[in-house]
Amino acid sequence: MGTAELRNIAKQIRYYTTDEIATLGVGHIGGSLSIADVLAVLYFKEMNVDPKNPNMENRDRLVVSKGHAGPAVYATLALKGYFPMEELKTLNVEGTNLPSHCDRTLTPGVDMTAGSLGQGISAAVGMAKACKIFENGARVFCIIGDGESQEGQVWEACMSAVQLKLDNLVVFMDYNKMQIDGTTDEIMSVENPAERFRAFGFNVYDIDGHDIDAIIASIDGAKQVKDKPTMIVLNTVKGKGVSFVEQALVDCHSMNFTAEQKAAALEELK
Ligand SMILES: Cc1ncc(C[n+]2csc(CCOP(=O)(O)OP(=O)(O)O)c2C)c(N)n1
Ligand SMILES: [Mg+2]
Repeated sequence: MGTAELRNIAKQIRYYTTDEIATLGVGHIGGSLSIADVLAVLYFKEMNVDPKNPNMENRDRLVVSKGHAGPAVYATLALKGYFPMEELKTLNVEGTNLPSHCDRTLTPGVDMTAGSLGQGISAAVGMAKACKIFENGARVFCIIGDGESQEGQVWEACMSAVQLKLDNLVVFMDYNKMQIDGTTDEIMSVENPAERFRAFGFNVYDIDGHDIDAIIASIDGAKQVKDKPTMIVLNTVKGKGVSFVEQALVDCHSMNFTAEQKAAALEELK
């Protein structure tokens, strides 16, 4: 799939993510919209997956460690054909298969349960090691938050990934510079993450996280590197694509939507 088509997929992911959250009336919109572009590239270009066979043994895996971005993952999986688009209307309602945070026991295509920040990347390291042991050729992708990276467990997992020479692991940091209560710089800075991860021994790219071509080029770069895990720092905008969500800044972490706001947001994403 080419860049223009992937851009269109990212736009659709943003549209349906916003529709899910605004239909429910509340949800983690900011950190969902910031990862739409990487999700488009992963599911519609890079990952060896089969929506008809979600548990295919040698599939590539994705761990969305910042599990509160579930709505964006669900929009992507539905567009890919894992389940009917209609199901998106059930986000976080009683009995749903689409809870606010990702749950691998409920949603076809979700590879890891997440929500307690810091843990997903450890699971991704374990999965990548297992794929090496089984020599199944699968790759493991993981998306972590910048606020999430204040958890010590993230750095312990990174040390393990380097020690274990996991060149089948690609981690993306959604560097949107915001968390719940403020900017990451105000709360506990992870400034210059590229240098930090390079110092830990990762192969690192530092890119515009909304640039489809740059995301593809970095993943291609990772394929050429032997014996080192890759970290792709995605410089992103929290709430990307809906102007009043972007402008809400830290308040866009979890937002309430009125019917008027829903209509305005969807109009902008058409
Ligand atoms: C261990 C843990 N502590 C606190 C929370 C509550 N929490 C949910 S999202 C969030 C902010 C995360 O910020 P970031 O990783 O930057 O996410 P993003 O900006 O991508 O939404 C927090 C503190 C949690 N889910 N898990
Ligand atoms: Mg953040």
